Amino acid sequence: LVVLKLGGSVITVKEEPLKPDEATIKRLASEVAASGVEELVVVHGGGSFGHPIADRYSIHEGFREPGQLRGLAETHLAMEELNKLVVEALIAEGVPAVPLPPLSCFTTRRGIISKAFLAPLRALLALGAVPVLYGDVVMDEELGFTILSGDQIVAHVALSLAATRVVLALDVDGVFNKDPKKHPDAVLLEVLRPEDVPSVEAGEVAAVDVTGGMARKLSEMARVASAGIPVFFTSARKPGNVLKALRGEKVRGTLLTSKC
Ligand code: IP8
Repeated sequence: LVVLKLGGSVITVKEEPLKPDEATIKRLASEVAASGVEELVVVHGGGSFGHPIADRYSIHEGFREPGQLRGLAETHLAMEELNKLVVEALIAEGVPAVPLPPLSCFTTRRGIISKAFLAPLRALLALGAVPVLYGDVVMDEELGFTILSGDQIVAHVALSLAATRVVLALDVDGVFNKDPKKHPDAVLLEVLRPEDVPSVEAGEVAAVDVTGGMARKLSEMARVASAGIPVFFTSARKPGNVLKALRGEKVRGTLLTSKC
């Protein structure tokens, strides 16, 4: 089983709310199809569909007043729309992709997954279908509601189903020794151990990133790697990277693993 995360900043145009990057979605769908991976779960991020609306209504901070319910509904709807574009592109390439809305199968407690109903996901996989999940609004046992990141879903699914590996398709080459956006001399870390993750300078969280950016992503993925599941970070901006990473072939990026 391979779990693939398509970063929200790759499949949407970051600066423009609700603008998908349709050419990239189509190309990534064709790379998924060509990879020939038989057991695959796809999870995608929110990008300019999920984050700006969630931020406007402070959905990630939980329920404070009834006016936020409109934001809850709009955030979920926007994510469903993005999910539809991803699923349609995969189906067009011959991948039997099926949407699985996280709002309906996960709950959280203070933002951490507390309950997960994975029976539909397991059944889809058993039949050879490709479940497609995404960062979403979820009901939270203490906060009322919150945002569940695609990264936490990736970690939960990979750990629960004992995935063979995880591939994270990003808008940067991988994990650097310091923030590459601030330091032009930043060096790509080709191999990283989970115990080294706390010392990585992950960079600032973007203004409209409600789920914590690279630092949060790294801590989620460190949990996965610590369980013996290798995690590979690569840039989805470069054609062919995701195809190769899905096949387990060598490509520029960062391998986060406890086996080195
Ligand atoms: O982009 C967040 O998912 P992520 C999704 O994977 C929303 O962190 C709704 C903001």
